[in-house]
Amino acid sequence: MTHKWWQSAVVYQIYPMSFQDSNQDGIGDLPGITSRLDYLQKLGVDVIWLNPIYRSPDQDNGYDIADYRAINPKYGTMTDFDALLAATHAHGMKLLMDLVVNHTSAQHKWFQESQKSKDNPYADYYIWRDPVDGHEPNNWRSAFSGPAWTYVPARGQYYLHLFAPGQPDLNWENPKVREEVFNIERFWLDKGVDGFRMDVINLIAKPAGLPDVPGTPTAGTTLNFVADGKRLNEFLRQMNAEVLSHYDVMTVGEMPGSTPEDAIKYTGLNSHELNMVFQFQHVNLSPNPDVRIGKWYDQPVKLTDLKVALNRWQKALDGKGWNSLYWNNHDQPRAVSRFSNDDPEYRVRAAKMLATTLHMMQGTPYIYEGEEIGMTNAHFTRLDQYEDLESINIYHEMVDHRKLVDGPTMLKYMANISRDNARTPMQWTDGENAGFTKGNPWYALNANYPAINVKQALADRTSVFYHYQKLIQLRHETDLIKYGTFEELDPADNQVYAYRRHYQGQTLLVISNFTDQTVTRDYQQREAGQLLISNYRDDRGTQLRPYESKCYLFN
Ligand code: TEU
Ligand code: CA
Repeated sequence: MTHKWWQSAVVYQIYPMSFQDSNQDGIGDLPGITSRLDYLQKLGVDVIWLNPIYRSPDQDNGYDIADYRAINPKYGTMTDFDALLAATHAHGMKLLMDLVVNHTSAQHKWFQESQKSKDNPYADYYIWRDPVDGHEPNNWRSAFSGPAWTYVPARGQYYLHLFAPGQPDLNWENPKVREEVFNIERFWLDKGVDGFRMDVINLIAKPAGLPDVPGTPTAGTTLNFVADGKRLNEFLRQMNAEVLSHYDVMTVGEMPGSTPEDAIKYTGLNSHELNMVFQFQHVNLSPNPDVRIGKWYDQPVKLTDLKVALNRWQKALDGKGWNSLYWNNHDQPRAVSRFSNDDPEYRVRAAKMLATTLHMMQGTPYIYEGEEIGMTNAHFTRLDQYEDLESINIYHEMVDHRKLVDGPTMLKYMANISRDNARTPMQWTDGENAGFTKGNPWYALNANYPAINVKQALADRTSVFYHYQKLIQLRHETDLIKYGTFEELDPADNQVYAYRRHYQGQTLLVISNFTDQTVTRDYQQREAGQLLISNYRDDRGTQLRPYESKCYLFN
C-alpha cells in the first residue's frame, strides 16, 4: 500500500466567523484568514479546513446553505476566496471545504420551489410525507429540539429536518439530487480546492419507509437510528466514481454514531468511498444518566473510558482504514477544559499533555483554532451569553417546557458542554478585542485573552504553540509516528495513559499523566530510550509530575 499525502498531513480547522476580522465589521472573514497564513505556516500545518463560508441565513452558522456556489457576503467575495486559495497553495498548504449536503437552508431556491406544490420540478428534492392522523408522519426528533417534521399548508404535507426547521433534509433517493451535489463538488474541485469535510454524511440515506424509532426517541437516538442507512455505501461509491476519483483529494466524513466496522466499510484503505471519518465515541463519553437529557451534563470523562474509546479505534483501523484524530472542534467544548485542567496553574502543561497523547497516535491530527495556544472554555454563567441555536433551544426545552432540569443546573451543563465554548473569537493579542477586530465583535471574547493569546505564545519558547509546532515537525520527520502500529498499555490505569507504537524495528513509547498528582510508572523508559518530546524541563524517569507527558524513541 503506497501512502497518500493526507496520511502525513496535519489539519488546522478554521471557524471563519471567529478567526480574524479584516474590515472591522466584527466578523471574521476570508481576507482575515489570508492575512494569517504566515502564522499557520509557522505552526507547520499542511491543510486548512474551513467551516462553511457559503451564502446562508446563518441560523446554524453556515450549516444551512442557501447557495452552494456563492460566498457569504459577510466573509467577502469569490475574488477573496480565489485569493485565499491561491495564497494557501503558495504557502505550501491545501484547503478543504465543508460540504453540507444532508440538508440545505430552507431559503435555498430548491426548497423555496419544492414547498410550493407536489408537482413542481423540485417537488422531490426533499423528504415530504402526508400527515398521519393529523400529525407528524413518525416520531423522529430534531437534533435541535422539537419534532423532526414541519407542516407546510401549501403542500398539505410535512417535510423532514433532522436539524432545525430551517435545515430541510435533501432526498438522496432522487438521482437528480445526487447529480446536483456532484456538480457542486466539481465546481469547487475545478477551482482547485483539495477536498471536503462532509457534514453528517452518514445521515443521507434514510431507512426505507421512515419507521418510528423504537421507544421514546431523543435527538440522539433519532440520529443513531437514521445513521448508516442501507444505501449509504451505494451513494458514496457513486460520488467517488463520478467525482472524487477524478481528483487528488482528501475527504473526511463526519459520522455521528459510526463504529470502526462502519468506518472500514466507508473509508477502508481499499474502499472507493471516503478517506476517513470523524467518529464520535470519545466525545460522547459523559452523557447525563437521565437519557432524556442527552449530552447535557457536567461530569468529567473517566480516563479509562477515554482509553477504551481511542484505543479501540487505533487497533481496529490499523492496516485497514485511517483514523482522524481530534480532541475538539466547533461542536465540542475546548479540549484542555474538558479532558484535562484549565486552571492557570496547570493549563499549559495540561494542554501539551493532551497534544502529545493524541499527536503520537496513528491517523491524521486535526487542530481546532486556538487549541494550539491552549484556549479554554468560555465559562459563561448566563443564558444571554449563548448564541448557538442548539444551546438556546435545549435550555428552553429542558428548563421551561419539560422541566427536567432547573435553570442554574442547566447553565452549569451548558458551561461544560455547549458548542459556544469553541466559538468565541481567536485570541491573537492582549490588546483591544484580542486583535480579532477593531469593531464590535459578533461574539464575546473569552475574558482570559489578556493572558492567553498568540502574541504571548510566540514570545514564550515554552508555550503550547511551540509544543504543537514540535509535534507536527516530529510527525513529518518520522515514519514511525505516521504509520506505526498501536500497542495499548494498562487500559485499566485511571491515572496514566500509556501506549507504544511499532514500525520497522523502531518503538515509540508515550506516557501521559492525566492527574494533578505525582505518580510513578515504570515502562523501562530509562533504558536507552531517546526522549523525543516532553512538557517538563528535566526527565525524572519513572516519576511523573502533574500532567507530565513524555515520548521516547527506541531504535
Ligand atoms: O454536526 C452534527 C452533529 O451530529 C453534532 O455534533 C451536532 O453539532 C450537535 O452538537 C449534536 O448535539 C454537524 C455540524 O458539525 C454542526 O455544526 C451542525 O450544526 C450540524 O451538523 C448540522 O449541519
Ligand atoms: Ca469582517
